[in-house]
Amino acid sequence: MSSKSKQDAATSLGRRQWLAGSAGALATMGLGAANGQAHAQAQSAASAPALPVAPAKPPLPAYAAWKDAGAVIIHSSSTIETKRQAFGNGLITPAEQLYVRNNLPAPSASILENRDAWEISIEGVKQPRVLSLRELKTMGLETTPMVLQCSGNGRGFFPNKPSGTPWTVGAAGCVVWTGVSVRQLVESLGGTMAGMDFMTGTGGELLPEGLDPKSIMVERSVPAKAMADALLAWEMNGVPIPLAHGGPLRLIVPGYQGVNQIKYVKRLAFTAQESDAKIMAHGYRISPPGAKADPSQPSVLEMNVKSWITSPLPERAAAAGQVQIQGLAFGGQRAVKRVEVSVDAGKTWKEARLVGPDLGKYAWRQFVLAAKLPAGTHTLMSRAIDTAGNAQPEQRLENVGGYNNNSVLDHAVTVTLA
Ligand SMILES: Nc1nc2c(c(=O)[nH]1)N[C@H]1C(S)=C(S)[C@@H](COP(=O)(O)O)O[C@H]1N2
Ligand SMILES: [Mo]
Repeated sequence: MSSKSKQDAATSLGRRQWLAGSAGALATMGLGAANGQAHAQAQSAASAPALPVAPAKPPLPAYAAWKDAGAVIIHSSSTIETKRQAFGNGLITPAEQLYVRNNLPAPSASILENRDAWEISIEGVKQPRVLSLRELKTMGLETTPMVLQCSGNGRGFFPNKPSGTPWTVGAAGCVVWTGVSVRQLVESLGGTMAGMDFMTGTGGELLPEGLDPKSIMVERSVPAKAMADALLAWEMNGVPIPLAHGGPLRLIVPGYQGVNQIKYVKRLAFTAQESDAKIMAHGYRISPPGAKADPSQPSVLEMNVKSWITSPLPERAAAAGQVQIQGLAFGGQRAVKRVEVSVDAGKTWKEARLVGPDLGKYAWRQFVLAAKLPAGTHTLMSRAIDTAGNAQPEQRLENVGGYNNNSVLDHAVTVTLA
């Protein structure tokens, strides 16, 4: 095979798998049968002549081809996780290592061709307006470091295997957002209308035809008070937001779970009610075991206090003797006050030292505990406590969707040092 035709084969393989992957993603959402096109494409991909070498792992999808393949776990074309051992010692997660979660296939990269022309409709304010990104850039400037985390991060530790991606710790990163303050923007538009208790953001994905838009659109509501620290952001880690992370414009609601961080945001509305889109009304609810999701159950909103060890790990072993036990901790809504580490499976605890710069209450902190660990097997645990005294619980809160897992025991690591 010439190198050109090898390249073509690789590209067409990637494309087939991408199509199969998006059909799979839609099927997970209960759309597989309804979405005739994606389904048919997946079918024809399946019946296409077998290629000589099938890779064991799915490749990076085109819209995230620039990710560091060695640092991530590719669950599917729309779910890519940072490896636990890849968090390293940096405070800010490089974009190349940051997780990706798309509920719908990512929009066409053509939406980035003229970023400044992207428009957003601001509603539920005294002077509603459609504003371009170019205009937004004249209206204010803020920069906020923030933990971005999928509410399903830690789902992989639920023994009953809830449906959804089995993320362990890597559906999270600490990234810096730059944009305009929503509070300031709203003030300049005369403030919100009376009774608008929610801030509702709508994603700009093109929706497949023939389906009820409410059943698939990404639209989430958070309490309107969250506007205080929210941004309409156009930069991530100092560069224009990549398509995979919601460029050209993303709603950032610091301290809230990932699903509320609306990518490709095209509408920001202050509303009297929560959105009735399925992703809000039935998706992302904390449903007790055995229950069906419904709008009366708590939604996945504020993040909770959490930490995990990043070194040593089975994949990142240390030699016996003097060891620097390292990890990451964040409070969600509040700063981390302290982190405790146990080297004996939770029998005794020592206070770890917070290291590195403190980038504010929405960022995570690095922690370290120096310990002498003899050769053998050790179970290491961490427990973060926020400034209000909230501590990570020992056990996870059981729920159908596998959300909000901040259990100390689930995040423990067992390492064998030689
Ligand atoms: N428009 C839009 N926004 C979205 C999503 C999406 O599918 N479409 N997924 C949400 C979910 S569930 C998560 S966890 C985060 C993921 O952000 P990331 O891919 O930049 O890591 O984006 C959120 N915002
Ligand atoms: Mo998510």
